[in-house]
Amino acid sequence: RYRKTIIAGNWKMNMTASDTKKFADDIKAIMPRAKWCDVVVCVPFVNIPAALKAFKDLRISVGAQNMFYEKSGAYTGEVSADMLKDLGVKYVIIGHSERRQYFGETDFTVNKKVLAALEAGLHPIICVGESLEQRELGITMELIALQVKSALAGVPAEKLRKCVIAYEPIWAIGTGKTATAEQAAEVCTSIRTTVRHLYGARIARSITIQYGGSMKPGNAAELLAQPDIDGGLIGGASLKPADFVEIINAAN
Ligand code: 3PY
Repeated sequence: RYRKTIIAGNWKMNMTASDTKKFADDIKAIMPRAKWCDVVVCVPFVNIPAALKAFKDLRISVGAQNMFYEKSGAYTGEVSADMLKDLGVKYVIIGHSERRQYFGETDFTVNKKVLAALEAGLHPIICVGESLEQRELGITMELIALQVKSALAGVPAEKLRKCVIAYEPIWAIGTGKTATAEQAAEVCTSIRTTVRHLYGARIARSITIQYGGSMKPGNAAELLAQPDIDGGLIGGASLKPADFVEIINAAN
């Protein structure tokens, strides 16, 4: 392996600070010891301090689910990359399809957020993915290449190693539908090809590409066995310690 396997939970708008502490208490006893993958949990902003405290001795890094690209100023309700970094946050999800769908994020804002996250020293987990209509039109590969290229516009080669790309087909998010391992692998391979065209073979080999979209204990091993799938961004199954650990074990 040239690259890190990263299993990241995306809690979305779930779990209170008290739930976060309970999750940490519950996962403590079953968290695997010798693991080959990095484990991250991306929690709601307000739970970040609780998560940092609760996960400290568990080898679980804390991530955020979003951020704004400006450094500071009159942006009521927003959180900057520096604020996250200063707390001790390591990762930040950028451009999840729910943000694109409900909060007006575009390839353009995703790019600005990626650049701001890197500038602050955070590791962006950049989400890309096609809708069912786009898949049926046969434009998945072109669309994903466009999303990857726009997200990475202006990112210098030496910063690319800090980026994670997550392929999340929109039709597999929260629907219980999962892409087949072949479908997921095909797109993840094409993402690596896009990165190779932009940055060369050595960097393309070293970037972590995750699959996301209803990854769960029942399908994780097969998805993670694909050569270009280096981890997962896990929705619902990351809320349950036993399920999350089963997925971590599948990656080990
Ligand atoms: C899902 O698994 O539904 C996700 O969106 C993970 O980010």
